[in-house]
Amino acid sequence: MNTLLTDIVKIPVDDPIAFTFFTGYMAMLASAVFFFMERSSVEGKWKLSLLVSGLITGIAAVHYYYMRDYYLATGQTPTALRYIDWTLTVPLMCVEFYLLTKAAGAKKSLLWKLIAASVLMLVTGYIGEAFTDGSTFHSVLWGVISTVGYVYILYTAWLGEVAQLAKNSGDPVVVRGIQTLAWFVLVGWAVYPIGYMCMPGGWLNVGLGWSASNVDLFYNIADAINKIGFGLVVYNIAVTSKGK
Ligand SMILES: *C/C=C(C)/C=C/C=C(C)/C=C/C1=C(C)CCCC1(C)C
Repeated sequence: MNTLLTDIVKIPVDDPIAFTFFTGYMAMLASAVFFFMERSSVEGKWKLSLLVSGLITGIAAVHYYYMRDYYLATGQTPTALRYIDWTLTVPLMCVEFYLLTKAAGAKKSLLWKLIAASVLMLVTGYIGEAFTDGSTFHSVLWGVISTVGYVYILYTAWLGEVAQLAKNSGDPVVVRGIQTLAWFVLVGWAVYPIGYMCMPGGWLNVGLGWSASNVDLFYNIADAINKIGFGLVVYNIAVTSKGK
């Protein structure tokens, strides 16, 4: 995109959204480098998990690079790029749950169920955002359907298969790690629907008058916390677990 260098340098200091696009990009890139490099220093059975952490933050870094430019050039929310990023990275986060519980007997079907729930969550969320007519009906309808997918993942992590498998693993590091990831899904992921509800027609937009420009602010902060945080939890499991 043909943005003047002076614009790129100028905008972040007086625009908090641009600021989070810049820091988000840099943080994702640095994290990807970190996870890829550290992959060689962890035990063999954790290497794949670290590779996936590197892919999640690496894919996000590339999308932030483009989203940042898109935002600077147009002042608009880069909805399509955002959802392409999530469609790749959220299933990879499901892969992390699967890899961490595989030794305890996780089956492929668990992975597919989690991926199906994330696809439901993201496709309906995209319809809610990209095809909005500004009405509360549209926003709430697709937001509620999307939340079904979210709640399914939340349930699986806290009480369902993932939680059960973690318990069965007999490895206290894995138990605690999965517990921390479950907290990320409960608290960190809950920031996304808050951003969504700032859209025109959304409950926070209509009810509290929150501006639609807050959408990107919430999404950018949530992405940094969740993608990098998830990766660090996985990294911590890899370096502290003494299991076979
Ligand atoms: C790295 C990206 C992540 C972890 C993205 C997560 C996205 C969500 C949990 C989105 C959830 C949504 C709802 C639960 C309802 C409204 C629409 C969404 C898609 C924002």
